[in-house]
Amino acid sequence: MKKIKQIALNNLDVLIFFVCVFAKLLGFGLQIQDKNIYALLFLLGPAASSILIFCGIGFLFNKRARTRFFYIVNIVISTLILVDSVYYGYFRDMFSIPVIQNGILLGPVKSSVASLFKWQYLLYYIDILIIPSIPYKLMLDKSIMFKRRLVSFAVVFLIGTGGNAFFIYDLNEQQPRLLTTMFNRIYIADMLGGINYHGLDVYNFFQRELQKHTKLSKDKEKAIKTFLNSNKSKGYTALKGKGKGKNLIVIQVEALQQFVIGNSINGQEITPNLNKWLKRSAYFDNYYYQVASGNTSDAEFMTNNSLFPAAEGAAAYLYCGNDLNSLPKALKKENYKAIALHGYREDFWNRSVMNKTEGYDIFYGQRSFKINETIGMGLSDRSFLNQSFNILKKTHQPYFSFLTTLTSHYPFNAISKYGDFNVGEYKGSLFGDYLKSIHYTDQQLGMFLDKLDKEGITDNSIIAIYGDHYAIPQNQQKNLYSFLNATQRNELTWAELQKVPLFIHFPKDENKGVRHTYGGEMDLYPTIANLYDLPTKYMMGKDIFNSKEQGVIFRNGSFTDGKIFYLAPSNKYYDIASGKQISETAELSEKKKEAEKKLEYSDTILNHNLLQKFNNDK
Ligand code: GP9
Ligand code: MN
Repeated sequence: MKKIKQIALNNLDVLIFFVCVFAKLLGFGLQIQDKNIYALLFLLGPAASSILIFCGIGFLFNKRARTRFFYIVNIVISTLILVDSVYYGYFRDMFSIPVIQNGILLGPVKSSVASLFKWQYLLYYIDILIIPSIPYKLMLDKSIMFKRRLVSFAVVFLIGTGGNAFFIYDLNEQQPRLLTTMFNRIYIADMLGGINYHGLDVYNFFQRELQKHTKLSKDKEKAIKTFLNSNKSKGYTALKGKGKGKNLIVIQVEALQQFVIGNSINGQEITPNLNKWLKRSAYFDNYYYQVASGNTSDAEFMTNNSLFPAAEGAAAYLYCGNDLNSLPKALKKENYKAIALHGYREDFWNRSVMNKTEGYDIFYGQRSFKINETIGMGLSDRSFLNQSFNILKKTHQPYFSFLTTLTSHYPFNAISKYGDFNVGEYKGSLFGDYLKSIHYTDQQLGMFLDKLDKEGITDNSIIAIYGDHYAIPQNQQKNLYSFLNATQRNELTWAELQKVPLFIHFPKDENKGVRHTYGGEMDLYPTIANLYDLPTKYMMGKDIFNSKEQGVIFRNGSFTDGKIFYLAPSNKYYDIASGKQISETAELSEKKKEAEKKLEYSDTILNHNLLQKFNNDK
């Protein structure tokens, strides 16, 4: 007994380090697994092994240095978990190196970091504050011979790395490609724990850097080209060339989710103007956002290029030096003027660079607007749309204008001063604030569209409007579910709620009506290409007016074909009609592989700048 006590005291620093870090990893695991205690069982082994690796290294040091080593590593890991927590609170994703590389964290969440920070996160530091130097004082042996240290290191380090290798190998068997592309980061952190996740992230970062500098095999290149050629729109007749010579106005609306469309609160419509306009338009009610960590910029990227966003980081940063066959470039070949408008900082999401790469003639950013009214992040939608209207009026026709709105941005609370939209029981909640916020934006869009109508611009333009991504984060799902009176509240319900409205308005309200084709943001370019008779070479998406294919693939590997929904984070299939989970069939597994292949092709196209090559090949 005495001996055990002695050993425990002598290794107090290791014990404290192990227990505290273990508790923190599990705490973070609980956070990202939506408090599902059972899911934590998977985490016990990988979390312990990853900590043992550090314990092993620590054993190399002599006592005083060792206690310091554990103390410092603890601080580093705790800080990483803290950053992960804040990042997860907003993006529902894991923090990763490309995020730092691109300064993304400083970008979108800067204004909302305070609202994302929870005091509970400080619990991750509590041990560090309490036990800085206690272990060394209590340890009996103050010094250990190097040989003994070396043996301890070898044993513990080997157990740690061996355990880790086992868990990583196992996950890789279950989900090939997951660990290399990291397309589903949450799942990796769920299964391997935060430390292993970050280890893999670092490893993949160096791998990617290396890959960029290695040659792509001719076979792979050919396979990609063949795929892209087969994906080209062929023989499509519906609405072909309908837009030829007409202006194109695309409006990407910040955080506009589909559930607000046609819905009311306290007897008042949330989006009366959009409801009115989409009745006069072709409205797609099964349209999904497909963004990854590039958020708004990913939506812009997909709409302009019909390629998938980056698996990690934002395409707008990673691929701003690429050759892209973008929509503005294609329209410019038809003598269109292409302009982008957004009332916020030009550098944000690297727009000043990316808009140029995509071929926009002019990018009207913050400096081009009079900042005469700000709400939340920046220029109000009211002022932005008013000023944009004046810009459009003086722009040489035909033009393509791409507008990105801003006011309905998370955390939505800046709007409370404006208007008196009554959200009843949701007053003061994030959900209530969102309803107010999107109601405001709807009002501004309504005024803008009515003005275009009055000026006769709608007679000579095609106008496409869609939402960029979700507004309600998953940790706020309760209010959304209660608002919708949702009886079923599982991961399928949540996935199906990730729709955004898309409507396309034609002159004289032609082609109006609801369409149920399943599609996503990267399908808009091929759809527009058909309307304006543009080439559809090298696109990953499909024309949603013509294509018989019902399908949306998401960046994390999830997909739907309108009948089933595969959810990559849990690796489960659901039947949409019944809402029930179904088991994997050979056909489904084939579809899953097909989805992964498309994602990989898109990544390879971008990583190797293949469009430049293909364009030159001709
Ligand atoms: C900023 C705006 C917001 O310019 O587009 O970006 P988000 O935070 O939604 O990605
Ligand atoms: Mn956005």
